[in-house]
Amino acid sequence: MGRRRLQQKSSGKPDYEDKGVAEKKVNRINLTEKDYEGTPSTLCRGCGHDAITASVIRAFFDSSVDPRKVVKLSGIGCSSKTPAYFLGQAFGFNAVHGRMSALATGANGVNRTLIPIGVSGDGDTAAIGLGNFCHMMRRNVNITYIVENNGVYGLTKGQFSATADKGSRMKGGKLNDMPAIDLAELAITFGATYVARSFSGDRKQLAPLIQGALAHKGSAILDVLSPCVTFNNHEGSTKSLKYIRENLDPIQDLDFIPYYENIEVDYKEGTDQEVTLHDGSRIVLHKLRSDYDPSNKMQALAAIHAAVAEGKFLTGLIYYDPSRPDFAEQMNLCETPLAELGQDLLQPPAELLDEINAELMK
Ligand SMILES: Cc1ncc(C[n+]2csc(CCOP(=O)(O)OP(=O)(O)O)c2C)c(N)n1
Ligand code: SF4
Ligand SMILES: [Mg+2]
Repeated sequence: MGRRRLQQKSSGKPDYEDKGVAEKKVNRINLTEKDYEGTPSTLCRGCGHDAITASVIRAFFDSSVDPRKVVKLSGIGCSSKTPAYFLGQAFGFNAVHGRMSALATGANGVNRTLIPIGVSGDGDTAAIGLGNFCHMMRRNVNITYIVENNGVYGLTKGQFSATADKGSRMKGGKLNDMPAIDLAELAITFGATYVARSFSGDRKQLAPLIQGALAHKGSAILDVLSPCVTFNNHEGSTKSLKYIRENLDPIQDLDFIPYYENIEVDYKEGTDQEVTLHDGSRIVLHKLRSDYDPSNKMQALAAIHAAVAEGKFLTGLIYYDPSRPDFAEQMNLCETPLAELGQDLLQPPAELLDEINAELMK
């Protein structure tokens, strides 16, 4: 098979030099990568969000996920428009501004069989949606939650968001003197169990991180730096393409091995680490820092702080805790989707209600 080279184009879809190969290559469930696309993107040409869409498509294709078993969630913003651009055959629900986390909590409650993926923005998540976001992670609601982080409200023409770095300048020159909310730090603190950071332009790192998040059961938060080329790509911005590229600080190179592939990995003693996910898939971490262990919460928080102090963006799998049960397990929620329960179970007989009421009166 010929070597495939990917280029990003404004449609958000991967553009193959050898289109024939890509269109014919099928995954384990007999779908091509094209089957994971959605409608054409309406975002600005070169927007980082479109590059993330391409990684999402790649991750679902590579993991052979059935798109009809997926539910796509979002809020409001350019970022929140992106679920329309991937997995056209999946279910979807576009919430009001900042309410994607509440929606994810509800979706987990009524149907545990669907695979939830949410795409939100830094405004949607870290400002109007912050309270809901914190409680969703505290409950360890099962979701792959991608924040397309550009440091601005792109859809409303580039105001600073709560993730804009102190000292960063707006396109018109205005200085931000507020400290930034670091979403990875926040996620670790509030109980998320899979926390990663990446860059929209690094598909090699981002796609396996998304695959890992899909295989994880619990709140998987991916803070993805995603330059807004229209309102936040100038000199003086710390979320411009140039600044981000110059200040990435990756902690690992990653390989994802799905549960259905029985691949032996050659380890480099001391620098490679394998993480087994809930569905049996594995992530192999080729450590760029030999002493970094993503299961160590205090080390993860300290590493984020150290990177921020140097104006760097720590990327990779920053924190992982497979031990906490997810929200549905904690609540002992029913395995069958509520919509599929029969009338006999949804409407208990009068005698049973009397029994329940009597129990409550004790
Ligand atoms: C309740 C409410 N308040 C304000 C708005 C206006 N509004 C729309 S999108 C948005 C911010 C979007 O920023 P972000 O989530 O970072 O997404 P981006 O466009 O940058 O991808 C705002 C404030 C709204 N739609 N609804
Ligand atoms: S305004 Fe910014 S975030 Fe929105 S589509 Fe354009 S480049 Fe992307
Ligand atoms: Mg934004």
